[in-house]
Amino acid sequence: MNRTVFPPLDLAPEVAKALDTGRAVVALESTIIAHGMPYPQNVETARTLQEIIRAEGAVPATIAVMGGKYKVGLNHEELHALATAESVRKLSRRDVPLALTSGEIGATTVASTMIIAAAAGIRLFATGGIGGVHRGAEYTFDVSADLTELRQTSVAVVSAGAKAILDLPKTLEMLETFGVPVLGVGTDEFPAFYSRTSGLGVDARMDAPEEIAAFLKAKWSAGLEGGVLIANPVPESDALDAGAIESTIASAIAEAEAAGIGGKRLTPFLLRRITELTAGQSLVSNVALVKNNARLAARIAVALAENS
Ligand code: PSU
Ligand code: MN
Repeated sequence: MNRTVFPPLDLAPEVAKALDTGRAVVALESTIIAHGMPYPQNVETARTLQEIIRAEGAVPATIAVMGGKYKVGLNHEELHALATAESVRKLSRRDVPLALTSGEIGATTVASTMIIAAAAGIRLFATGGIGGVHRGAEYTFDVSADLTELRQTSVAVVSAGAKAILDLPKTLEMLETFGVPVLGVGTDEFPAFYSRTSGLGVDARMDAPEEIAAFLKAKWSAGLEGGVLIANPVPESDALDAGAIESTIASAIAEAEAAGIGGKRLTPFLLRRITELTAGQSLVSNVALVKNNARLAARIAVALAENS
């Protein structure tokens, strides 16, 4: 166990016990709950994710900042508070100290969930889709801090590729520059969140959780710090047609531009508009892919725990 003694760490008893006894633990983020999905689907999904992880023999640890602490493992009441609070700050790396000092509830993105997971000694993390290079980044410079976190923090992130609202080729280029391996699970193609294909490749295809666990172990024990992106395509039955969703995304982006929405508000705005424009279809797909990612992350975490 190499959990660091970290003053602002508040571990749920179940999570602390699992980490101390070398059991598999999977981290979950909270921005997806507070900003990525509407109520009540957000809280229902959050609870289902925890159940899926338990069913695979791992312990779920939903992460947030609460009461000036890194909160690792949220119970039902805490999830509910997060899902229904009036205003919850979306915390990327730079916002974390602000939430620690103010004591407010903060929702962690992929970046800040990785930071807190690593501080707790958790190696696997399941989300929907990571943030990346936004379309038009050559003008706006809007690149998610999720990418710079993947560069430096040793946590494996299971994701359905990167959100289709992004510029996927540029996102993959940056991951390459940052030395972040991208593994395709059951596919040679980098998945595009709502759809299974993008026409872009991955570094390696790995289908078995044991194989992925061995890869992670080899990377980190060789002193190669930093994250790994495990790209798990949305299940076939819940995938959306890539062409149809593309035109919806384009109109949502045009609306954001016209309304002057940028910065940290952009991703939540686009996800909400796409849900509205698809009459909830994109949300169904989003929920399905996150569940699928939680299951895979738990299987990899179990394989990693058995292997160490
Ligand atoms: N994946 C989803 N829904 C989300 C997000 C990811 O299915 O809401 C969130 C994650 O928390 C991710 C964040 O880290 O969007 C990226 O925001 P930005 O582009 O501002 O870095
Ligand atoms: Mn951004």
